[in-house]
Amino acid sequence: MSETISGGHLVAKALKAEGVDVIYTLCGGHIIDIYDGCVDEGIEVIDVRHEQVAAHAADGYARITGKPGCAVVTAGPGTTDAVTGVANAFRAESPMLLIGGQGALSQHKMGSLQDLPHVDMMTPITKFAATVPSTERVADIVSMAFRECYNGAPGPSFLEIPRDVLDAKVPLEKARIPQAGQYRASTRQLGDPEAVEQLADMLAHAEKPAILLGSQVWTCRATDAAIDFVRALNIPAYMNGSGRGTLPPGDPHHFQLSRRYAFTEADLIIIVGTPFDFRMGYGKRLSPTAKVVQIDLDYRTVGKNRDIDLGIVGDAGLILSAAAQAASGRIENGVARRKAWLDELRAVETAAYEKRLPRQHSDAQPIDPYRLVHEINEFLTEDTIYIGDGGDIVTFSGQVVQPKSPGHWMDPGPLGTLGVGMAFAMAAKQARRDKEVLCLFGDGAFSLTGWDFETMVRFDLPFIGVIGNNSSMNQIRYGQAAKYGEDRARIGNTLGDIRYGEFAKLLGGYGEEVRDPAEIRPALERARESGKPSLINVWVDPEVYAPGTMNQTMYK
Ligand SMILES: Cc1ncc(C[n+]2csc(CCOP(=O)(O)OP(=O)(O)O)c2C)c(N)n1
Ligand SMILES: [Mg+2]
Repeated sequence: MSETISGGHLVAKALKAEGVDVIYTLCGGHIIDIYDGCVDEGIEVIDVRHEQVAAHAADGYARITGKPGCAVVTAGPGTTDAVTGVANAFRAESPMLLIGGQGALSQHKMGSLQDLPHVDMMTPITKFAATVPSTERVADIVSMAFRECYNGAPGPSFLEIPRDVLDAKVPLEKARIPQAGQYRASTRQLGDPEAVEQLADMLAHAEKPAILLGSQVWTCRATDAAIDFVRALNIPAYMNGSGRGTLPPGDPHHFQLSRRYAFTEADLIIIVGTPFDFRMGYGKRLSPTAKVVQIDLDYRTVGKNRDIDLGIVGDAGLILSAAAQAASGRIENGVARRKAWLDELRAVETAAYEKRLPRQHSDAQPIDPYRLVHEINEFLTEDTIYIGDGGDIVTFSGQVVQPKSPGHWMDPGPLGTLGVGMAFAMAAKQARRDKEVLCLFGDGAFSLTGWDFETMVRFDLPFIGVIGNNSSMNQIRYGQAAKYGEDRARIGNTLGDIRYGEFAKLLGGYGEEVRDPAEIRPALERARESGKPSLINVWVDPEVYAPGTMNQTMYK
């Protein structure tokens, strides 16, 4: 008799071929054969408390490792619970595969347990969504889903595997099992060479250029190319999303607080790997007279919402390197001439920083959120991966916290999903045990997925959790107060005064309550030394809002 193999074991083989070494999951009878396959292939199974966390963790794993992440959830509610994580990965351009269970094909549309039209639900928020129709095709279709994740800008794929397809055994020789490194090609593209030449020409003529290094700089692992580019051409660099940390704070080309000024005064603005979405004011906040160049992995993003002078579709690193090389020799003493422009921006930057500094040093009680994020920023090392998960408190941190290394900043991305923090911390620590992980939560955000603190304890994944606790969903409360008046401002946004430090202890972690600003730093140190998953619950002033919240910038 020939050797046989089941669908779940074929899933595990396909994951192994892709280099995936962990799946995030919450169990269900429809999917257990995948676990059995993972045991054989040496793939770790991390079981979480909510499928949203499994999907966010797969997204986070992809961001940290550069490999696709994988979450496995059961049919019906398991899959619907994971929708938010897939949606977040979709907007954040994060390559992950969600595998959902499904009722047996033999019971198709008969009303089987947990049956839902998963593929229809997932199609608009994935790059590829399909049912696996036969056991022989399981590994083949998993490899297909991975290929699709890398079509243009990356993103998620979804597969549902009916229970009888997953459990059935087929002769090994009948199954198509793609081999590692042999079923998909690199999708890195150089961009149109003529457009790169044009960019070089624009760079040669620009007097006041500025560049924005967006998330795709990290996605493309283009850090070195971006650094070489800004140094060779002497261009001030701003960073957003996962692009933060491309240059370390203190670098002469690292700018942050003068962005609006720079984009108003510049004569050439190069936008790399970030769309003209709400975070960019849909492109409206760029000088109307500046030449605008947009580089992106996705042709659909280039020129969307705002006209551009030049668009280049392709890999950020390859394009920046090619443009720098093409421009070298053409600029002559132009690079030195830009010194005045950099000095001008540095003066704006320094003034903005100094204006805010007293707030960052505030001794006020309740604690000024600026003080909390300042303490966190001072506490971060080159090896700390920083994660933000919350509303107003995270808006404060976006202004003040500067990751010290590339790939060390994680935020949900343009979906703005609360609840990513615990999952990102899980994936980051699991994939990079050598790194320290610090996550700043709003108390509202924390409560969405906070039970997975227990998973961090169970899998011994130490991290430093900080809660900016204002007993409110403050970012929303501000808008309500402004629109409906103070007497109606507390509807639907008020949380209890929860001692989350105690919650951490209850679940086997380290916890503290902090009400005195002078105690923030020592508490962070103790959390670091504890070697445990921790929660430092910092009671911040609920009456203080971030400027971005007060301007309601996100809705403009
Ligand atoms: C899953 C999800 N639900 C709701 C929202 C809307 N929302 C944005 S900010 C915010 C308040 C968050 O409160 P918290 O995390 O405590 O941060 P704070 O604003 O109080 O600092 C809410 C509910 C969202 N972005 N994501
Ligand atoms: Mg809050």
